[in-house]
Amino acid sequence: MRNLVCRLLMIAAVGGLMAAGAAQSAGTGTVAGIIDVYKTEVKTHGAKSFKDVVVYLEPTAPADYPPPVEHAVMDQRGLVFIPHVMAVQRGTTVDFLNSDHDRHNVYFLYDDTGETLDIGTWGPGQSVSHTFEKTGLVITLCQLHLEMAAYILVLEHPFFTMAEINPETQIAEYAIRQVPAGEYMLKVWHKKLKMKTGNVRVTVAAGQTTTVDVAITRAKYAE
Ligand SMILES: [Cu+2]
Repeated sequence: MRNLVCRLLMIAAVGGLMAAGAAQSAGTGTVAGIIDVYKTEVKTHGAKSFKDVVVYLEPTAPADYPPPVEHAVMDQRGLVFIPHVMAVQRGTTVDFLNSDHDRHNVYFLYDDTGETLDIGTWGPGQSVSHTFEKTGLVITLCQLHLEMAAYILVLEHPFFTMAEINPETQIAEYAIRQVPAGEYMLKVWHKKLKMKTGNVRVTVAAGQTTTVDVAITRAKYAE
């Protein structure tokens, strides 16, 4: 009888430890830093330097994360796609709005295959939704206004953000939050600029912020 109680207590203790371990591995951390733009050897923190930079993490081990239920929104307003650059997780539905008095069209040019897809032409106040099922860069265009263009980066995982300017320091910053603890590759996407030193391996620890400052430059100056 005493043995049985002992064993039950042990099982309870081990169970408790396992629960604590699971809670810890389910914990999340943050990866954050500043963005520096190098023009040849010159480094700038200027207000333009952060524009349209996507910073994202790719897990080094296979990992499945369900796509968000909420839709993302891309507007057409004043003959401009807003935002100009957008990152979404694969499986995300994007609502394409028309806030102009003109008709607009939306068609996609898939950067990796060169394939195109026209999702239609619609009038003021209307919208059409599209779910992005493939990863990669999708150049988004309007057949009716050839000057209109936007970039949608479809990523496998939800760990991405757009760099933003800190109004106090005027320095571009990013922060990717709620990242499960583990190993990741930090990557950057910009229309013209690349990471100066290539992708960076990052360790995320639960409850902590890992600081990784990012330097980007024109492709020909990247290492
Ligand atoms: Cu248009």
